[in-house]
Amino acid sequence: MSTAIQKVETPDAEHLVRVHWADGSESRYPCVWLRDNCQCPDCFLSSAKARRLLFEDLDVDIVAKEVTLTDRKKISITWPDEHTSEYEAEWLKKRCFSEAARAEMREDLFLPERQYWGSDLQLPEIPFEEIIYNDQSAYQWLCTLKKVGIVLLTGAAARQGELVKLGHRIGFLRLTFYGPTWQVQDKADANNVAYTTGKLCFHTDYPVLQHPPGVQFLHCIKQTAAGGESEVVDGFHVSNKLKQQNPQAYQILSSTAVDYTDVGVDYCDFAVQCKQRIIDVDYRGQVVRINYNNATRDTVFDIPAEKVRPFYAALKEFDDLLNSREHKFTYKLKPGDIVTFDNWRVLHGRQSFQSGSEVTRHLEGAYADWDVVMSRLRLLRKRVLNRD
Ligand code: OGA
Ligand code: NM2
Ligand code: ZN
Ligand code: ZN
Repeated sequence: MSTAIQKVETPDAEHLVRVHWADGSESRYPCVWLRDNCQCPDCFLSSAKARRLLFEDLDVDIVAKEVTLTDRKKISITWPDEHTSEYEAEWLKKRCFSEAARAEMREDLFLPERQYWGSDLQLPEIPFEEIIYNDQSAYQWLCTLKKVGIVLLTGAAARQGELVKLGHRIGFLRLTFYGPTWQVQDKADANNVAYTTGKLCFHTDYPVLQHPPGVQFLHCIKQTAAGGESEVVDGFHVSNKLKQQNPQAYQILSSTAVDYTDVGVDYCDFAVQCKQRIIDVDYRGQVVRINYNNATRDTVFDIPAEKVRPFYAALKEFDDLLNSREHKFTYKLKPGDIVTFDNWRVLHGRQSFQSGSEVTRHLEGAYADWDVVMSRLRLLRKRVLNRD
């Protein structure tokens, strides 16, 4: 390890501590940050791995009074009030403020890497049993889910209850107004278009919720002979394509707040309303979430009349791209298959099928939040790679 410290200094004119590493590189740590992150038992509750220090007790103009180096692997700082803090070399190295070190930490914590795909998707498959019993496989599952956005789990039992097991494997499922898990089948007086035999065009689930479910699971229990095929498309990839091909349409979809509505009874009665941009971007202009379900898009549309036609034209461009042969991937679920996908990124749809007196097609569905899934991924990684 090159985490040995050569020299440490705190130049008079700077509110900084400079750490010179054995490999010749240098890191700078602002004094206020060092004081804020003192790891002593008074300042830090190690059982909770959380800061005890109150912000009101932090002097934001603080400078170190004295800095010393011990064994090339630990620095000690004495503050003006004689409080002392110690920092390990490795701990400091990870928290270096350089662009490169921060990028590395960001990747480690959030796994932002994306692999875009189109009709050429090689749908990743893992046996359901394996991800339940094998940590390595479960880790692979979640990494692929994050990177590619979709993974098919195979060989589950063709009965209800497998998604509850999957929920326990990650932590817990996301409860919504449609229940802890929900049954996608043709229902009389359906409270959602998903519960009919009709075609579902490309959509993300539940844009009517302020925080739509990040991950969706659909477990095939029964599949109809004719029709009922599934379709998926990479919404991030297509959004980027739209931005290139039609910046105007992209600009409209990434700025217009669309009204969504969902009123009815299921797990309990509900009257949900929300405004969402169909292409949701972060402060850097990166697409972070698609919020699009044509069925729950409200009749109420809170924009000026003259902006309505341009909005429809923009949505048409996006919808055409989603449905283009080049972008969409079609497959058919078999009983025992569980498709798991990023509901913030992947739009999904299904072909219509014949209605009848008997139920010919039955999927059980459930949601999870990305916070829960990423938490499990980090814990599995720690165990599988045997890291700190
Ligand atoms: C849904 C849905 C897909 C299917 O229930 O929201 O998209 O194949 N179902 O029935
Ligand atoms: N279901 C499948 O946005 C939506 O209404 C998606 C949700 C009914 C739980 C469908
Ligand atoms: Zn302290
Ligand atoms: Zn859906």
